Amino acid sequence: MTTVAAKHILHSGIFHPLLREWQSPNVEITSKNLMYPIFVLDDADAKDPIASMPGIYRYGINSLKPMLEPLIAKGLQSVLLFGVPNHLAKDKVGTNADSSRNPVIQALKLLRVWFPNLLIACDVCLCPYTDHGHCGILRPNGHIDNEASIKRISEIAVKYAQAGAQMIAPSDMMDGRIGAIKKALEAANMSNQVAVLSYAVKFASGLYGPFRDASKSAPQFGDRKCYQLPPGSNGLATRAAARDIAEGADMLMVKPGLAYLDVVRHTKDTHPEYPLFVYQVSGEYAMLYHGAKNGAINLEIVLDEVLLSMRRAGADCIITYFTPLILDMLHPKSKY
Ligand code: PB1
Repeated sequence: MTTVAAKHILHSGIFHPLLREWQSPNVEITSKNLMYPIFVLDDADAKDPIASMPGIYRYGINSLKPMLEPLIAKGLQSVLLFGVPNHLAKDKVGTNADSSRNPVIQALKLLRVWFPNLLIACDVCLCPYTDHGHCGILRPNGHIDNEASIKRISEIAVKYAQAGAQMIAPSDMMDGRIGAIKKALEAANMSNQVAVLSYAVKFASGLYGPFRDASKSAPQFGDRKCYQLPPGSNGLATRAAARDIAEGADMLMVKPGLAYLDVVRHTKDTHPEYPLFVYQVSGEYAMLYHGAKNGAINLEIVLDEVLLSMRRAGADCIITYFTPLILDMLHPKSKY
C-alpha cells in the first residue's frame, strides 16, 4: 500500500520514452528552429579556422557552397551572414560595409542562386568596417552620432537587400535604426520583400569575445555600454522591444541567450504575436565546447538541455554556431 497520494505520483507519467515526450510539448527542436551564423571573409578561397571558436571558420565565397550543401541536405533552412573584411580598408564611416567588394554582398548574389530555398539573413553593423571598431559613427568627442549612424545603417541595409538579403538583422543597437531601415526599404520599394529581425534586447555582455576575435570587430577604445543594454535592466529590455515593434520590426531577438532566459520569457509573454529569436552567442558556444573538451560535460546532452531551455523560455528560433552538430543530432547517422 503506497503512502504517496495518487496525484503525487509522477513516475507513472515518465517511465516510458513516449510518455516523456508527451510531457514536453511545444519545445521540439527542428531545423526550422535553427539559424546558422556564418563568417564571410574577403579572401575568396579561404577556410580560415577561428582559434577562439574551435570548429568554426571564416569562409571565402568559394568555400561557402561545399560547406553549405551537406548542411542543406540535412535540413538547414536559414543562415545569418557576418562580413569579415581582412583586406578591405576600414574608416570612420564603414565605407566598405556596403561596397561591391564586400564579401557579404558577393556571397548574397551567389547563395540566392545556389540555394533558392535557403532564407538568408544579414547582420548589419558598422563595427567590422570602422577603424574605431564601434557599431556606429562617432562624433569628434568620441560619442555616438546617432542620426548619422542610423542613416548609414539604413543605407547598408538597403544595399544588402538589393544584393539578395531576405532578412536584415541590425546588431548596432543605435536608437531608431529599425524605423530608419523600414523607411529606407520602403523608399527602395523593397518593404514587402525583406524582413527586419531586430536585435531589440541585446545586452552589453562579456560573452562576445570569441566573436570579436572571429570578425576582428572589437572596439579600439572604450566599450559598447553606451549603446548595448545594461545586463541587469529588465526595464530597458521591455522598452527596447516595444520601441522596435512600434518602429516596424517583423521579429525580435534577445541576446545573449542562457544568462537571459528570464528576459526571453518576459519578451515572449509581452509580445506573443512576434517570432522571437535567441542568439546563443560565441562565448556560450566556447563555454560548452571547452567544458565538453575538458571532460566536464557531455556536449550533446547539455547542448540539448540548453536548447530546450531556450525553447521553453519562448524562443521560436535559436541562432547558434552549433547548428551543424544539432542537425546531426536531429538525424543520427544510421548505425546499420
Ligand atoms: O556570437 C556573438 O558573440 C555575437 C556578437 C554580436 C554579433 N551580432 C555583436 C556583439 C558585439 O561584439 O558587441 C556584434 C556587434 N555588431
